[in-house]
Amino acid sequence: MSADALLAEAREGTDRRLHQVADQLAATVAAGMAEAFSYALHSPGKRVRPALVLSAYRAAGGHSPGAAGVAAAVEIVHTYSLVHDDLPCMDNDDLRRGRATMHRQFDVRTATRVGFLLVPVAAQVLADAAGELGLESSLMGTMAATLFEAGGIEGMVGGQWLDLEAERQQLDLPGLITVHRGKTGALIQASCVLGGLAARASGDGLLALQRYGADIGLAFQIADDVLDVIGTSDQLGKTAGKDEALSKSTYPQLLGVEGARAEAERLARSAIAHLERAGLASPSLGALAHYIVTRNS
Ligand code: GRG
Repeated sequence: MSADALLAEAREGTDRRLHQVADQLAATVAAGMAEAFSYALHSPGKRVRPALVLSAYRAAGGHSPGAAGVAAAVEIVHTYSLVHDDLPCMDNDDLRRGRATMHRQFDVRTATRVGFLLVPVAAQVLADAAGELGLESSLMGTMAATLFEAGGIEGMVGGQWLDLEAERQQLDLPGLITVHRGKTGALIQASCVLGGLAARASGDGLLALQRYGADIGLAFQIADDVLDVIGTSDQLGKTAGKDEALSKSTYPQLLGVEGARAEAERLARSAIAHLERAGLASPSLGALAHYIVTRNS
């Protein structure tokens, strides 16, 4: 399957779950909050992380539709991170996924609350998916730890924290890699590991998915740095040129646009080689690795 077809399939399965979640929340929260949840969850992102969960799941031998629930849980954590990333106290942005950011569409109080509330919602969606897949509680615990450690101080929050502290400072390459692996790479890596765990992968197979995820996770943020320089806001659906405006250290700044692209492509090749070495060659994961470093939005 092509990357476009994989993303379209991931969108269909994930969005069905996200819409169910939005409907359930609408029945339990006040009307204004329900509208805000719906805005967050009916949001037109690319669904790269769900596509990785599903492709890793199948590469590891899984074949149940219940994996879409695992993909939805990851996408909900990602959605919370975008809502909070755009807040005035962080990147202070007006545009996300081609629409007004949450706090512009509603207000900062609403965006802050919706973001926080999405975290336990993601935990519930993951637990429901593990139940649907018939996974035993110890495996469900490992999956929860995988997702929320990736979202925590050792991963996304920690990376974002360092990223905010590093504004207007020049990071060297090792420092930048630490930020990128935490802020962006950790959740992408967790997507691959979660797909494997949902299919009961272990040992070399799971390690290969973890290494594949680490390489494409870093490559994803390098490609993001490049697009921030060469893309337009219309094309990206978010404000282009933000890194320079916030004086952030980036790959193009350290290696040039061509050097950054070459490094992202090297990482994509390395990611695929990890799978091949473990006998887990997957055309879908290969197509997604290629897409991640050649995408234009
Ligand atoms: C409390 C310090 C602290 C942090 C809270 C806000 C936050 C947690 C983390 C920010 C993480 C973040 C937004 C990293 C950027 C990752 C990234 C490149 C996002 C864009 O992903 P795409 O291109 O977006 O897949 P779509 O919209 O297609 O889903």
